[in-house]
Amino acid sequence: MPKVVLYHNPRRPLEETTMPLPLRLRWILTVLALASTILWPAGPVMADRSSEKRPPNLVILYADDAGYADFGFQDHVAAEMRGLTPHIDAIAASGARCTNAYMSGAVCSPSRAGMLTGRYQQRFGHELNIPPGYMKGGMALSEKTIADRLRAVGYRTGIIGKWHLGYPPPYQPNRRGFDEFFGLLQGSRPYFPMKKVTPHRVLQHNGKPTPEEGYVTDRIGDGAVRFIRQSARQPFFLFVSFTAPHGPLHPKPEVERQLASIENAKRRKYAGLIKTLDDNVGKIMDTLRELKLDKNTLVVFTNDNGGQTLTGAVNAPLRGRKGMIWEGGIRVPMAFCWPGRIPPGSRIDAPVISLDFLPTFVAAAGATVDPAWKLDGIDLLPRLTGKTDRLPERSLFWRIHGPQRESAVRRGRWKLVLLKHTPQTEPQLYDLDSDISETTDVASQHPEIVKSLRRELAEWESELISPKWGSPRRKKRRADR
Ligand SMILES: [Ca+2]
Repeated sequence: MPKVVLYHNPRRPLEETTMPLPLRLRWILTVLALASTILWPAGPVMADRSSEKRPPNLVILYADDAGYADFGFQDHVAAEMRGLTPHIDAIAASGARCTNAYMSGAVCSPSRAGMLTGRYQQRFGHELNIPPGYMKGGMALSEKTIADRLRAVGYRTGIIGKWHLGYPPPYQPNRRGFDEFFGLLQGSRPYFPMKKVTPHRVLQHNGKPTPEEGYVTDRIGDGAVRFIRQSARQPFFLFVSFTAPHGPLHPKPEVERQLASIENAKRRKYAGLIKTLDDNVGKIMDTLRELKLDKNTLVVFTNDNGGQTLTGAVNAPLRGRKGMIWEGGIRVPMAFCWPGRIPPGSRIDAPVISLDFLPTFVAAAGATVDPAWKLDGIDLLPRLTGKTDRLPERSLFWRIHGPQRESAVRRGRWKLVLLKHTPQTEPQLYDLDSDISETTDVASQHPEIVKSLRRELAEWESELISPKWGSPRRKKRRADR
């Protein structure tokens, strides 16, 4: 009797069966017919009935440098941003919003390296931003990405938008687990067509440059829609990596005119970038609904690092901005939706971090995390779906060994911060439950907590390696690129 592995259903282990000889021929014909529809899809397709049983699609919608107060679903939304982000707010309303959500980095490239690998990026030297045009390397080739992990269990994988994890070919998306790459290798670019475009800033499709035309945020939204339409028959992982609202402040003129009531020009232009970002999130969510994929798709919206207040973002009530170890540098808006699985209107106050995406997505796909991967995050699904009302208590860590030499650890309500640190540096302690703005250092009142957190932080730092690029002198100049 032949043992046959049937279609991989994520909610059950791989099914094995045996079958009598007369059924073999019919089974082989069925497999051939299925294979032909997968290999030669007839253009855009609607999900068929089997979509309800197949593994969920997994989507990350990623903003760039957005402020903590700049989305309608946030507790502390800035007045002028109310009503400006209805599509992003709808993701939060229909699912779960995380009120203590973090990135593992405070600037673009390290943050992406942590999120995509599920490991603290300082473990492999990806501690500082990759300088523009840096050709000696990129995200360590020893590391596997979410795309690698999901492709291994049958997913079609795509990144649409900004990469910023390495320029030489072995470091580019198509060699890091992504079947499809439509976007730019560099960390930012103008939103309108460039007269003289560079290879790292042009929007390329799997290595081929595309014509300079259209508005970049729309092109990224359109690329995401195209990817979804082409993937409707098989489970997919889609990373939509918008450049908005990262500078330059080039909103569409017609959108900026709609926002004329915002008097400050920088803030108005920044709000224009956010508005078009939201329009494109709406386009993507509409496409999922149109193709009847929405109920079988887990979507997370978040932002890659703390808001860049120098280009119009507002992080209130958080202290600091992009590039800093204060909450304003690392704490981000975050919301998940998965209709029928995540209860609408959920709110998760326990700390979560982008390192959790990989184990969460692998679990959603019905696969298992191998301890040999040495991941730093946890599977959030039991909490997201309401099977449990708490997450395991754990510590989260940050380190920026650029010119700042800053480190921090958060456990529960407490955050310990070390600035310019040496073994003699006095740590600062903040109670984030009562002091979200990190205004009052309470280290002297809690010496035991300080001692314990400092020991944990030192142990974690002992596992890290030195930054692979970015000298302290250059870092300051390049941090915002
Ligand atoms: Ca960024």
